[in-house]
Amino acid sequence: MNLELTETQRLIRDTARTYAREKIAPRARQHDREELFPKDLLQEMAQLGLMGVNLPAAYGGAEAGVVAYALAMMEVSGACASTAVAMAVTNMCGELISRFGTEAQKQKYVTRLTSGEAVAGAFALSEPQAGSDPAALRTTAVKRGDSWVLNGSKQWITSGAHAGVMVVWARTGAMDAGSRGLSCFIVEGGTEGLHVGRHEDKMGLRGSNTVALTFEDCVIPAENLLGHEGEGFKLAMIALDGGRIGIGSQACGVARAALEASVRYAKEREAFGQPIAEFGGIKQYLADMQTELSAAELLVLRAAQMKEEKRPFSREASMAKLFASEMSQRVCDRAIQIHGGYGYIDEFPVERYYRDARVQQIYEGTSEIQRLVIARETFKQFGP
Ligand code: COS
Repeated sequence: MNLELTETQRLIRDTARTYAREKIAPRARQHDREELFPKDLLQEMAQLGLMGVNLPAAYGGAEAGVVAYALAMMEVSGACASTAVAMAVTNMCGELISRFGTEAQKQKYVTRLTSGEAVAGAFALSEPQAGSDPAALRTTAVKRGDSWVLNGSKQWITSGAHAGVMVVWARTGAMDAGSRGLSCFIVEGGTEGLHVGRHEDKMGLRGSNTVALTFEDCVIPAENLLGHEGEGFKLAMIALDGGRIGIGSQACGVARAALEASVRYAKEREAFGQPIAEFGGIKQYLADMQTELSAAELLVLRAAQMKEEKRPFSREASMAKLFASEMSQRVCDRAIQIHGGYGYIDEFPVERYYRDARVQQIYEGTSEIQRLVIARETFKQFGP
């Protein structure tokens, strides 16, 4: 077992770290307060290879692997979780098209994602009545000549108002076909019949654009079917397995930022004639925060390594996402406690970290769904 990073992994991490600290972090508070979507930053990040970290160089990717991707996500998340989620979803869309797309789809769409031309990718699976249970989704796609015609509504779509390339799930089979009746499509932003709904006023990740999408007789070319008809559910599950490594990384990045802020504050803030870092209670908090963060980082990097080695990694990705997201909330909560009243106002970033961390236990599969996946796989492993 080797826990050392390769030269490529270190290079990607350092590139992301420098950019995140110099360019993203100074704007994070404003993104949050003014709900600003960081379009220019995302396009610059594409130039640094961060929109296709694990994508083939032939389509503009950095071809640096999954561990490098996780490390880069941690760095960007520590600066601005909103920017990081747009990065995560773009990488996820690129990976899905790169793995299941035709050569023409890869040439056309993966390159738009990796180059920044598309600004961001969007992953349109969830619907108002189908989040944890995507097999129940109701958007339909009907074949008409050389086209597919999409009708229906999507909910909670990250970067939905800005994404130039979207992957969209729709039902091509009967409702009672369940998960086997779904297919996946590539839809370009701005296609006629695709309407972008109201931007959600969220508790956290306020610089991330979250919208509903409505498809009203939205016509796309037949060749924009991604993978085979009826295979959509599997594509979604495969993409989400990888996506969970991204969200686990985001959780670690936010928690690390909260820990760093807490250490800084504890050394500076004095009470009873000494820095509060000298108090045993604060040391206990910081030690627990560091220990839990390190455990989560190891889970995330192990899942990333397994994906990189093309070994089954669903359970490991779910464990990483589950533990990291819940850890992140605990660490951010402690960070606020260490800051006292200052933790509760926006003079310090920890209240933003706390709000940003909350959704990590919900999106790309709730904690309950992760436990379900983990339990299923564990039963398989130890079952008769
Ligand atoms: N990789 C590849 N294939 C998978 C898979 C995976 N990780 N998980 C399931 N599948 C396949 C199964 O093998 C099965 O294939 P067959 O039909 O050929 O047998 C098919 O998909 C259906 O699987 P299953 O019966 O397990 O589906 P369920 O409806 O029971 O749902 C869960 C499984 C709950 C795990 C799934 O619905 C899920 O992950 N839900 C959460 C979705 C989510 O994250 N939503 C957030 C939206 S994005 S912000």
